Amino acid sequence: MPAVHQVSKDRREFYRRIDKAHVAPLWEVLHTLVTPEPKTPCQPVLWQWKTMLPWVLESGKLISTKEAERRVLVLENPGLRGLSRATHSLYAGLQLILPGEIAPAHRHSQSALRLIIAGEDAYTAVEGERVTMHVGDFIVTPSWTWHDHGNPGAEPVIWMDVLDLPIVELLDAQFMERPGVESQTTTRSEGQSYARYGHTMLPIDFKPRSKTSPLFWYPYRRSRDSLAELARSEDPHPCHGHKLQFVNPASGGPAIATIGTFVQLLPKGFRGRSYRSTDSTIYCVVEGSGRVRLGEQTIAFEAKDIFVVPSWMKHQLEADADTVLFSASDRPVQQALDLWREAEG
Ligand code: 1HN
Repeated sequence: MPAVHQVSKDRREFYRRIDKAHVAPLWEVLHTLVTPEPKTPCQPVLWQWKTMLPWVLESGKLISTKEAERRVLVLENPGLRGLSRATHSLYAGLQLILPGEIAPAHRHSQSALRLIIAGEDAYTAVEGERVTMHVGDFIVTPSWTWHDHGNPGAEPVIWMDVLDLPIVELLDAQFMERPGVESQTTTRSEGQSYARYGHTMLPIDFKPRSKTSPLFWYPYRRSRDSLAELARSEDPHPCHGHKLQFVNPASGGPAIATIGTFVQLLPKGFRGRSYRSTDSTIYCVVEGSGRVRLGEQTIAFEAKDIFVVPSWMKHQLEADADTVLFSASDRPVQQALDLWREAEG
């Protein structure tokens, strides 16, 4: 048996030789590649509205939507700085559109959602149809659909964007196009998608264009009413309170093929039991206040704050007032690949 130092010298020399040909020994990295449990770089983080709002408004003085294309402050996870990621698989940002501004049309392979946080009367147009957005509304922009935004109203409008950028980047499947005109011509009057797909019915000749929902506006008043009715009629789930998932009404699948979207009501005084799942999740507090306990760490949140719970981290949700949380994660991707796990306790 050669001496230990001789073995390590021989190995190092071997690694040097094979390295020149772009070859490496697995046994040096196996245990970091295959771990007993998820080992995410994503960290718990809170972006408080009271901190973000002045910065978002300041960005409105520094650059126009025309110059920026999209005037957004990116929410970067502290464990993933410089990568434009809120979690390892999802991008999130706060977008501002001032009265009179237009964010020009474009389309890309990435799917997007908007969750309206502040201000009334801005619109988004998807494939020639506008929808006027209200606080709490959830808007879907499917992959490869033309979309632009505008604010004909009198106040600044701010929303959270979530996109599947890191997922599309992982797969190197991204395309992007600009039409060369500022905003798309409106080809349908407002409310067409909602009339066809928003009432548990479908047009008689409906043929799906994609896996993503043909309904692109999920108004908050409807989801809020549903949550209120659940709260009147059933006990809350011990971990989630009253929780619903947004679906594509034509398939029953997720509203967006790559991004799971949820809304939950935590009744006043709710003290959730411990829960974890493999989908790192971005939460936006639509109403109320409370906290999420993650082991030693406690994140106290208020209305309009955004926070992240990383993959497989045990956490408990608590509410001081009736609290509504919107959330987004990569759950549909994990489920499609038979990877998703959850555990209570
Ligand atoms: C995008 O298209 C929008 O359309 C917002 O509002 C944020 C971030 C990265 C790439 C594309 C939008 C985006 C984006």
